[in-house]
Amino acid sequence: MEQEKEISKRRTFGIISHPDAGKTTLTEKLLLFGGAIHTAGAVKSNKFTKTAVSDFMEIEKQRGISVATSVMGFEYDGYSINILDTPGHKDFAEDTYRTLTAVDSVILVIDCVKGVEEQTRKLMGVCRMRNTPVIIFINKMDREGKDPYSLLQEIETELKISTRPLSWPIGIGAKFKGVYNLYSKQLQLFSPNKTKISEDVHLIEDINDNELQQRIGDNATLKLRDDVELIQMVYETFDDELYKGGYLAPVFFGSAINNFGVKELLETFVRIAPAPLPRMADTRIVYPAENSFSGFIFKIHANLDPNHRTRIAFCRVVSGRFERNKFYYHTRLEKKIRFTSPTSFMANEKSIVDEAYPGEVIGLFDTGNFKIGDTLSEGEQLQFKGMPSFSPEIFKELINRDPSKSKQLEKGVRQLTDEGVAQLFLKHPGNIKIIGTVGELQFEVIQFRLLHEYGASCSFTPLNYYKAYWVTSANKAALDNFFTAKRHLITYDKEERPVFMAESEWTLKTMQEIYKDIDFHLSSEFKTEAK
Ligand SMILES: Nc1nc2c(ncn2[C@@H]2O[C@H](COP(=O)(O)OP(=O)(O)OP(=O)(O)O)[C@@H](O)[C@H]2O)c(=O)[nH]1
Ligand SMILES: [Mg+2]
Repeated sequence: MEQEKEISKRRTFGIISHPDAGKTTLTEKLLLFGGAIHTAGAVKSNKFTKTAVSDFMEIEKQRGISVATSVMGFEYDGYSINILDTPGHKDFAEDTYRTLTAVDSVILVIDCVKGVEEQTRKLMGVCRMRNTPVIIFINKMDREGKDPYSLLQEIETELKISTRPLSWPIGIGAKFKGVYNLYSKQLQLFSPNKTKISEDVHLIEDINDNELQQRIGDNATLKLRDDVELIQMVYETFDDELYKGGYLAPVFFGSAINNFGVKELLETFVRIAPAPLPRMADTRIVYPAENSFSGFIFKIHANLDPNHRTRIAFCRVVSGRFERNKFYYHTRLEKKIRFTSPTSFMANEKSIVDEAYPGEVIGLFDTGNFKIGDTLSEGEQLQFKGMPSFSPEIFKELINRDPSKSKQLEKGVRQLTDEGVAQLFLKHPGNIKIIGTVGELQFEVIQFRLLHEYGASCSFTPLNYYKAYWVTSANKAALDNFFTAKRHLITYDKEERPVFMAESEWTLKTMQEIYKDIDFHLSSEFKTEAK
């Protein structure tokens, strides 16, 4: 069947890691191998040119870090691949966690010098919760890193996942000579090349062949033969099912910046990574091969294209076939909407698509209908589950620095907080704007984007709140009483729901004891929580 054929050739995955391990570089190189781009520079220099593919937001170019997930599609060997390059920094982890709901597997990048780092552990924890299949790419082998055996050991103990090397490095750092593909038994010799694909692949049918010595020298040959023998003794043959269940991670070695080991990764990836998987909704499991279209919004981004001030909602297609110009049912708003120009992604370059299949990520122009987590269907009352919600931990008052741009500021703050970059709380009287985030860097992003995308300048004054609690009660009098007594600590979210700003854990405990009829919720999602 057409639908099944389309599904089976799709692969949608996220690239995750601790900051700086090389996700964006690897993404770029995968696109290079996929023929989606023709040359790639080092990420740093590339970030200043128009060819910057993944880190295209102005702030990302300037700082050299990714602050938001970007989505890119390309074709390789008959497969239709969607990569979601996530930001590594913990201050943007909300974006990464949401992205993980939209992928079917991940590639986890580890810097061979640093090994397993803080965010590596956290992200792996999220993958383990969902049994997401993980492939590990050990990057930066051109640098003097840790010994490959100890890296594997570290991964197994720290990330609590079994590993199975599918490629093996010959040397490391200055002595790095290449990788031996344990699967196809091919030897790829290393010649540093940052922009083009190296063709220097040698097929060595038998590892005991003398040709190996000629190519890599006596010492490296002996070491490789020992290593391969040991690996075959220690590790069982690679088990596809264990990988798909999230128990076993195949491991590749390479150097993304030098295009090295990337092809092995890509070739094996398309073969073993899962095709689009079913998703859990509130009422049932939804399967990709079903006839009716369904999908959910996992990300919203305003001003993706600086020339067109538009807002895009990123929709992961779960089932059926999405068609342009057809009316779909927005299950939260209970209304039908149609999309005249849905787009597919090549980073910030978008092209209009007429149809989309499960696994695909499409961009829908949004005029304010969507919130993260919203579901679209062909009429069925569905709500996809598992979208994480976050409670802010850092609060600052937003100060307008240019009164002539108040309108722009107002609009900018609303749009950026709609994206889920941060949360907005309003305090009356005086329309005081309080921004709540989980990380300091988000304030920088907001300030930068307000200025560059809306022309509004602002600054922030730190506030001493501990956490924000949405308050509800069946007892209206008790609620009114509470609001009157705690007036100075009550704010309202964008939907005018009252929120209590607790100054400490102790304040909250005291409030809970005094105001027994009032419920305190750590997230605005308490309605869906209760369902
Ligand atoms: N030596 C060496 N450097 C590399 C390699 N791959 C990437 N880098 C460098 O590592 C730095 C970080 O690379 P990025 O690709 O931006 O890392 P990232 O994981 O996307 O970082 P965030 O998105 O900010 O978390 C850049 O300076 C790259 O040039 C490699 O194979 N070898
Ligand atoms: Mg990056």
